[in-house]
Amino acid sequence: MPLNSQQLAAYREQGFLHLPAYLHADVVAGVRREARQVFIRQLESRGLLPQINPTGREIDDGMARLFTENLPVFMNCGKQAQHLVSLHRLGLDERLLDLARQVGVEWPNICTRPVLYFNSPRLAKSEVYWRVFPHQDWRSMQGSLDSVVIWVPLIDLPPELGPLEVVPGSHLDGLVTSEVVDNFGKVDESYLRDKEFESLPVSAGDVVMFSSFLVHRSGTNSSPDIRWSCHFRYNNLAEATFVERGYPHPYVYKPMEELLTTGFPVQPQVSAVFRKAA
Ligand SMILES: O=C(O)CCC(=O)C(=O)O
Repeated sequence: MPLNSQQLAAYREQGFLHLPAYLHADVVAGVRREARQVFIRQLESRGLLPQINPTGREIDDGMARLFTENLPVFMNCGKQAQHLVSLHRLGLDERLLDLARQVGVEWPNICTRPVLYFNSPRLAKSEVYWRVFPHQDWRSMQGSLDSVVIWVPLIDLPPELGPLEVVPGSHLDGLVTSEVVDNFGKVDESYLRDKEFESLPVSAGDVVMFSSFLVHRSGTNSSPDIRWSCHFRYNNLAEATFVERGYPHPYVYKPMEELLTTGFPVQPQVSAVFRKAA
């Protein structure tokens, strides 16, 4: 969908665009369904769901129980949810890449793996896991100057679910972040003194695209519900300073060295897989 000249001007001046009903609601519903299914499979196998067709509230309560009773498995579910095919497919959707191109990201490239959030104080050991402080994504991305973030709510996010909050126009102030805290480029307190945040309530199917320099933070989820969203970051491989700087890539991704399930697998477990397939 082509952006009109007002939208392009708003992006340049405000640093973000909220595009209502930009994606099909069933596409985003599919990502949330699959992400929830990861938790449901573990909840079922551990007897933490009361019935065959659990309600949404029962699933959320089950997730909270898993979080409290078996944090390693909860965290593993969270990690698997970051690798869902539906999530990655959405990040490659032409409609999202086209948006990036329209604001000048001539040669979009994936900056880092997509991120899927399921924010609730009930599912967090510390605040940053459900409510991120004011930050700029560029500080952790360190990519092209015109890099963009596309933020996609996976459910309706009215004010009580704490939608994203942004400081309009803050992208024009450049880098106002001196340190990375908990993986986020934390905006300097002195910068925030006279700044006002604008809350962006959204519906499933909307997208919010913003400059990686835009100062933003999570709103406060004061509801009992989980706030589901996903975020995609793109650099421009054609941006002059990114080329000159030699395409820096600050993300580290490597396997742990230890065997995570001790003593697993034994040989018969492996050979049984192939006997079954024959
Ligand atoms: O969704 C949120 O509340 C914050 C996410 C965010 O700011 C980010 O991933 O950079």
